[in-house]
Amino acid sequence: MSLKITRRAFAALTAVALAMPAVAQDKVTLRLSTPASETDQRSISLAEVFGPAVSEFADYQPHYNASLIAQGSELEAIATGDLEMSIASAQELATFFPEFSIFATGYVHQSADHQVAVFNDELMEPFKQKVEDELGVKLLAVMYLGKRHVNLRQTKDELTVMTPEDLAGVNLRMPGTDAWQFLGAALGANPTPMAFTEVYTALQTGSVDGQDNPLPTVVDSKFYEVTNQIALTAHLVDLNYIAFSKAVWDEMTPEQQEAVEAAAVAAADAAREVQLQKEADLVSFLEEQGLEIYEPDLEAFRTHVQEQYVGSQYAESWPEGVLEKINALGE
Ligand code: KDO
Repeated sequence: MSLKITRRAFAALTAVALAMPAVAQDKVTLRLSTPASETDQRSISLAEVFGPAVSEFADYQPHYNASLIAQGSELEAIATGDLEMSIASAQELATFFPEFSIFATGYVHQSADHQVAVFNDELMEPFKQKVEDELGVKLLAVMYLGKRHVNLRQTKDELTVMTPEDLAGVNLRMPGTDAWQFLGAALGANPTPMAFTEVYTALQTGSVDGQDNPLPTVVDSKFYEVTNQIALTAHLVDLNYIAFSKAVWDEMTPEQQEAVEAAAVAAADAAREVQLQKEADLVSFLEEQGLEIYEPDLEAFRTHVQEQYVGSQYAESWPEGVLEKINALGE
């Protein structure tokens, strides 16, 4: 009797297995969690370039708007095996490894190309190795988010931001980790920690005066609907790393590993091109929406921000000589 049931159960299971597409059975699931929207350029390029490039052996499953994992908890989720991929910031990595704050410091990276040169340089190797060894996360490629600017509810008549002193008392939403808060304070503002997904409502209700993000994000998340001006401070040429589970990586064949890395780099390259173009194009779109966009005294901002980092706990964590190497890779 029991043998009969077992046989029947086995037959039923076999039927189910045969009904599934043959390839799907062996595919590795790659869940990515990001606070970014589906229409953010990084999301688009990962879905259009990365996913298809690995589809023979992997099922890429992106989750947007922090719907799977809260912003800032993704690296921990990868480390504990609850997630396979994320679009990680240097600020998030700095919560585990303070020296990553060097890549999160205002006015250090100069351009999208500079980010790539730094990421591919041997100076980056000890950073990547540490994340891999101690967190179980591989950093596959560097994505360009764009130049972050100060975007406020106040009209320019109410508040013109020319120097850091003009931001005194301004409640500026910054993402929730210490390195981000430090940057907000270094700009001269009063930083308020808040998850990305809450920013639109906070701007709408006036619980913050403003936020900082690149122009494509201001447009994609419709922050322009609830703000009136952008001071082009360009205080951070912002990046994200495509972060990948080392445990999943170790289960892959060398060919699959090569394909995953190449796909990540190709997605990042594609996203960078479009994002740069968007940054160039979106000023006129935002002006048409009624925003006042202008350049403040950049020298005043650069000097002030750099002065705040000198002698800070962050600067003390930077390995000897790395800042000089980063600077040498710039223009
Ligand atoms: C943000 O929270 O302001 C930020 O721009 C920080 C980035 O590191 C990145 O995480 C980004 O949000 C999200 O991907 C949403 O675009």
